[in-house]
Amino acid sequence: MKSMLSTIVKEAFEVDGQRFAEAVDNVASMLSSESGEIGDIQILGKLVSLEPKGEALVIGDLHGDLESLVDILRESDFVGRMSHRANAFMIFLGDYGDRGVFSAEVYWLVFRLKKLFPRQVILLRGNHEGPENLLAYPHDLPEQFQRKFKDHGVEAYNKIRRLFDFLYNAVLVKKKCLFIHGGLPQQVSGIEDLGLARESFLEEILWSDPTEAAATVYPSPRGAGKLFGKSITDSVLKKLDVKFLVRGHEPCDEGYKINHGGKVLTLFSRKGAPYFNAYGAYLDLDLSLPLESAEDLVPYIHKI
Ligand SMILES: [Mn+2]
Repeated sequence: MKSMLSTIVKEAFEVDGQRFAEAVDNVASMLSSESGEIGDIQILGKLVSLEPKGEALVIGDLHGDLESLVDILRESDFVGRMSHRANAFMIFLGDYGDRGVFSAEVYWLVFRLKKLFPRQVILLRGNHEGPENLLAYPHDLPEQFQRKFKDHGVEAYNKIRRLFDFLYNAVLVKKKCLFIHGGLPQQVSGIEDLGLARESFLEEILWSDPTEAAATVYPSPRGAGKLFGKSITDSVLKKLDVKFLVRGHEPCDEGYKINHGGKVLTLFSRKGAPYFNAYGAYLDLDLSLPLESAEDLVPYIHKI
């Protein structure tokens, strides 16, 4: 398994723009054809529902940090575990590119994993994979592709922008937890709203952050999404019939943080500039455990 990973990483540095663009198309068509029941996974629009069984490796924002991604895959041996266990799921919380210089290489590795384990690798959408009117700034990806792929840079970028629309909004582990990139949409009435998320919901899903400073909602200093307080978390999680939320989006010095009395875990897997967090973190979790709170996840958080 180690050599498979080394091969893919080597490819990531050597791949040309044409081959990269083909891989993007390939993953986009895989994602667009996923629907209904795939084994015991259910796909409802942009929502993936999992039974509370098996295991999950959860990776937070990477932002072009290939080294952290490779470290996580080596340390967890999760690629090997996916090849032996049908219910081993790798969940990415979004924000794969921008900021770090190895965005294309991170995408290549993620796409190869998706191709190898189509049912088990689940790709969420971050605000750096947002729609045209909600895209994060600065967005370095076009320049990075131009530099790496030269004449094929624009084509590769245009194709990956189309792929962003096929990424998932949320993963639900029934009666247990919800995974999304940013925050909870305050007006959500049930899980259908996450799958069929309208634009207003999508903005909160991709952009919002938890706050301890207000009970309800507050305008976000990011200029998109909201700051949501504990009462929003309590009511939305209740409507979705889950105990806690796992999300990325915010750098944390220890690689993770817990908000809202154990109802919200933030994971951030990237290290280095421009955030300078001391650690990145990921989650390696048995989904059948009787978890009541994000505090119960602490033993399964690995710092890198
Ligand atoms: Mn983000």
